[in-house]
Amino acid sequence: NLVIFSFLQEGNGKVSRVIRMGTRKSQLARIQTDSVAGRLRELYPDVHLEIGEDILPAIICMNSLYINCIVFVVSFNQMVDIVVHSLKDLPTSLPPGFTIGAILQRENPHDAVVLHPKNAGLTLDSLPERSVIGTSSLRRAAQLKKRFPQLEFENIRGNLNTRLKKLDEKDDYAAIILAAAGLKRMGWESRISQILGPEDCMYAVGQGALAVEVRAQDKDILEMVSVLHHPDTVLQCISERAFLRQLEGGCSVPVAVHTEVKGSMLYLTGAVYSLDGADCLKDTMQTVVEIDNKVSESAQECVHVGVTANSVSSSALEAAEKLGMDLANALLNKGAKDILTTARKLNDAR
Ligand code: DPM
Repeated sequence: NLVIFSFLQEGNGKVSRVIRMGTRKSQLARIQTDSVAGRLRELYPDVHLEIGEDILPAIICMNSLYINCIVFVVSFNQMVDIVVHSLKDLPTSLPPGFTIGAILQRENPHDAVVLHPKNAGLTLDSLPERSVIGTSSLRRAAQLKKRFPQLEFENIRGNLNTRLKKLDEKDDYAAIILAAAGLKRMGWESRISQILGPEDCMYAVGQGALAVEVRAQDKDILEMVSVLHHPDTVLQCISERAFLRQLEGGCSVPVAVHTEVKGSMLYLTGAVYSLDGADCLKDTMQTVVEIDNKVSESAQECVHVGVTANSVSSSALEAAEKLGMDLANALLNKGAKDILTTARKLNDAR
């Protein structure tokens, strides 16, 4: 477990650590990394923050739909200290040695409809029958097939730029479904024609939140990024991730959630679906998340579904994690395993 630190000597002789952030060539990854870098530079004007672009992809999700880059090795054996991800692309257990050191305030977590320009003014309800909607998300397709049986759903691949181009420049899709958060970060909010509420389509675990990944042993960096934690978002996302982990769902199963914090209550709704949405198990549970200012002392006990949140009340974190597990167990008792196993098999066979 080799860790290389770089230091910089300033004119006044002061030596300070150089902190390296890694990103990928995608525009969304760059925007997300820059926004976190901006926050860190504001908070720590004295640190030397560098951003490098060529991280090696480490984890490639089962269906190779999303590439999550978690390796901290960049070319020439340099190391990066911080990587920013969309939380929803991070597995519920990270490779050993890594942790999520911050979860930032969630953007709008819902999915959005982006229409082909020729359909301006329409909605999923008013589009002509048999209109083709583009999405590669099993979660979105399952829920929307059930809710809008008059529409058809087809895969659409590629990054956000590619997808919008495919939508606008061809006649293959009447509309596509994308996360509102990604569209907003890209500056494409004006393309959102409809936000899908939980009655139409619940969101993915962690959707809309940014996660800052760091080395679990790197105390300095952990402390530095921990001020970025948004406590309510942390509690919501820990309950969602615990739900997904307990279901043994990965990034490619039809699992959806909805969470809310109201006062000291945390509400979690979770559901699993068959591929066509016909079978669905869904339930809501809640817990008290007391902010008791008791923060965890040992580093070990304060990791929850991959997240280190020393600055958040440990009893609240534990309650959030338990809520996710309890809800998953309730659905497992009603047969969620069968629904997910069948969905996975059918999807793999396609
Ligand atoms: C994951 C899914 C998708 C992404 C599956 C899902 C959508 C894939 C698709 C796990 N990751 O949501 O059910 O539509 O074919 C992704 C996006 C963002 C992060 C883009 C999007 C930006 C939003 C965010 C892809 N990952 O979902 O439109 O930060 O949450």
